[in-house]
Amino acid sequence: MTNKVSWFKTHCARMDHGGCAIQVGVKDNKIVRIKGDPDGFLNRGYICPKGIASAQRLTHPLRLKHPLKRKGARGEGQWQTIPWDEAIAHISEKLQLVKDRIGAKGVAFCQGMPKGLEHFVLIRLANVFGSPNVVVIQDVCHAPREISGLHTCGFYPVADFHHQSKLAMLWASNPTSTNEEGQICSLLLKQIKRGTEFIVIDPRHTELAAKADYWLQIRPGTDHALALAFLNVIISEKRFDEDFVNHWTYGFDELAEHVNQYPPEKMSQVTWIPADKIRESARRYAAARPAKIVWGNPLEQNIHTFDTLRALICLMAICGNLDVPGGNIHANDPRILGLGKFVRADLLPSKRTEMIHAHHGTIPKMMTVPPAFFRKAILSGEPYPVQAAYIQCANPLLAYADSRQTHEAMMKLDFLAVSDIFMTPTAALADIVLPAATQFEFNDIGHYGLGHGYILARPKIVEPPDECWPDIKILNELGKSLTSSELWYDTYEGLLDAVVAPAEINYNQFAICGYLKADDQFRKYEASGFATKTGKVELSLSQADKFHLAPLPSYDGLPESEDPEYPLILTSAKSAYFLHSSYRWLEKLRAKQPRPQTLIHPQTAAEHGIGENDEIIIETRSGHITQFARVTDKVHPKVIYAAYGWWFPEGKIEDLYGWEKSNFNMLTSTAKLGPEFGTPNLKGINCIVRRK
Ligand SMILES: Nc1nc2c(c(=O)[nH]1)N[C@H]1C(S)=C(S)[C@@H](COP(=O)(O)OP(=O)(O)OC[C@H]3O[C@@H](n4cnc5c(=O)[nH]c(N)nc54)[C@H](O)[C@@H]3O)O[C@H]1N2
Ligand SMILES: Nc1nc2c(c(=O)[nH]1)N[C@H]1C(S)=C(S)[C@@H](COP(=O)(O)OP(=O)(O)OC[C@H]3O[C@@H](n4cnc5c(=O)[nH]c(N)nc54)[C@H](O)[C@@H]3O)O[C@H]1N2
Ligand code: SF4
Ligand SMILES: [Mo]
Repeated sequence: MTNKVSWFKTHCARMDHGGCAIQVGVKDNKIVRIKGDPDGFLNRGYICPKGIASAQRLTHPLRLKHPLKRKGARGEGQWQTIPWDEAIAHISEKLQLVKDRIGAKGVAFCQGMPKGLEHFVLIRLANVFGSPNVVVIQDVCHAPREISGLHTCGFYPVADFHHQSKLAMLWASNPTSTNEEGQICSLLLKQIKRGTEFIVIDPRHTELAAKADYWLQIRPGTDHALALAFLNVIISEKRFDEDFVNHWTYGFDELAEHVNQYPPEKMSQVTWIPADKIRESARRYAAARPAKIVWGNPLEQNIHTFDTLRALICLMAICGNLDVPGGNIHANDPRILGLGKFVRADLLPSKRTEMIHAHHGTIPKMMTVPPAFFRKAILSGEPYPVQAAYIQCANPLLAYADSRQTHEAMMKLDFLAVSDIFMTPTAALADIVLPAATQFEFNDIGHYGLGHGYILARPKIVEPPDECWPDIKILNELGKSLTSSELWYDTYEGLLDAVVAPAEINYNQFAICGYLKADDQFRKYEASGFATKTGKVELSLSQADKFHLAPLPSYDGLPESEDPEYPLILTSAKSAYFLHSSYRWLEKLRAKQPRPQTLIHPQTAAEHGIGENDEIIIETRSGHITQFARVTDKVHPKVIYAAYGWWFPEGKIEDLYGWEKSNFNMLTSTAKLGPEFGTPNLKGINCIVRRK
């Protein structure tokens, strides 16, 4: 025991996608202080409230600390503690039973928001076991951006935060709260200070909207209409980059003719944005080079996501902003093990045709099962039954659209194992619950596989409590027990060493250097073309027929057609203080936002007799929930922002912690899905509100 505080460097993680370099003060195996590291190349000293509070996760008295086995009926909340070897043996036996009975594909491996290396170890386990079904919530998070990118220009065009842009267009993105994928807002704010103009396209008057050169208060769910109007203006007024268009695009004439039908005046009626404002901001984007589009997650949360993202990539391309410094770039990977090799894709060559969603005709390159199709397989055996699931880092009862159906599906499974750090409504339905070690408690790698061109070291700083194991270790042990042990490692660190081995270092050396990043290289297409069939940016998709895709992006309506009985439009934004459904049990963060709040315009509140802090009911065709009114003119009178991700860890386990009461996904449905990614409508839903 010593009284001295020792300081360690690492990167913040698992409070969002992670990324900030931080300094961690430790005394007696306990973290006593966390601060931003000025040397961090992603954050330059920045840290957010979640990062500061993150050590509290480790010492929370209610944290899961031992493997648990269900006693009594599913969801009753009765558990017995069991040793790890029994937990591993039991899970292996149950999964093997399903494999013997209906085949390996009857077992699903589920991951929530990618949080660390365990995401890829899970895919590896699925491949080695023989199941093509890795269920990840990518249908509403990143798959649409990444895969639309791959089909259109051969890469995932990420906004370059490391080179100054003349203009940044924040399209459905709120980096001051979300710092998505390590795109930490401090770098963007610095650029703005140095003169980068910026446009914010958001239904809500956010912190950045208040400072923006243009704020376009869009009707939720109509981003495809707006993006097409931008294309219309830029093409009809010949404000595009002619040289780039002539040399590097395919299908420009078709696109030009096609977008004739989307003039700002017409799209203004759909988007509620004045036509002049659309025109002016489109001109600004076209004139300012380089410009980046910081595209956010709501663009992936309605059935038209493919049209929206296709139109945005066309915009980036015709304005000459693809793969240029300060534009939307193709980040180079450092010398590390390729994903395909790490996950042993070679062991399951039939995956593409066998995975559940292949039977629903989703877009090529979509490699994880959309949750709506996963549930359908459990509930109706389409295209074949799924009877067991292993879930890690996820809380599907809150995160998947249509929570009631998720509940039904979980209840129907023959076997469910969940790994988490805390008991959740989903874990409460499991047969086995595993206590995971988390950030600071094990060696981990951040940002692997995210497409931003670097990986971050997250070395172990303190010992995990009691029997908590890192997910990577759990999976490595499960791998040895369930599959051929020679495909796994003596200790989980073998997996980490494998990732960095091509850089001719081991994990410990990597931890000392802190990160690996390739040298910047831009306009790589000049040497090798774009990685598409035509070698160009495919404004019109050359393989559209073959893949059953629309060749050109279109506007064919609202996410839901107007419904006079539900005249208001529902959307949401992520809270700055929580990660999705996580951490409402952390007192420091909960104190910042104790209750689920719904934003409602003063005029609308008055019309409905609703006052500040009143308990209100929000209702859609799919269900209703209660939250508390926050009356504010930051939202449009016709738009309602309900809080998302709410359950009540202070509640009772036998009630599944009040999972239905305020849960946004009680209001969503999977009856209508976008055909490319299986995406449901989470934004732009018809609703009504009333006082409770
Ligand atoms: N209506 C609606 N639905 C949405 C969204 C929306 O905006 N609106 N957003 C969608 C998006 S973008 C995403 S990414 C998903 C997120 O969906 P999820 O990933 O399912 O949600 P989270 O709350 O991030 O994480 C789930 C669990 O991970 C646990 N956890 C944290 N750290 C660890 C760890 O180290 N190990 C283990 N084993 N568990 C850990 C947490 O305790 C938590 O219970 O939700 C999607 N669903
Ligand atoms: N604090 C915190 N940080 C997070 C997360 C979290 O839960 N909490 N989640 C992480 C994850 S997994 C993700 S995917 C990212 C998401 O990161 P972001 O994309 O930045 O997140 P959101 O808050 O969902 O949405 C951004 C903005 O879009 C606006 N918006 C809502 N509906 C619409 C619409 O229909 N059109 C337009 N144009 N705008 C709309 C919202 O008002 C909000 O300001 O954040 C990551 N970081
Ligand atoms: S922005 Fe994200 S990575 Fe940075 S401190 Fe906050 S939670 Fe951690
Ligand atoms: Mo996400």
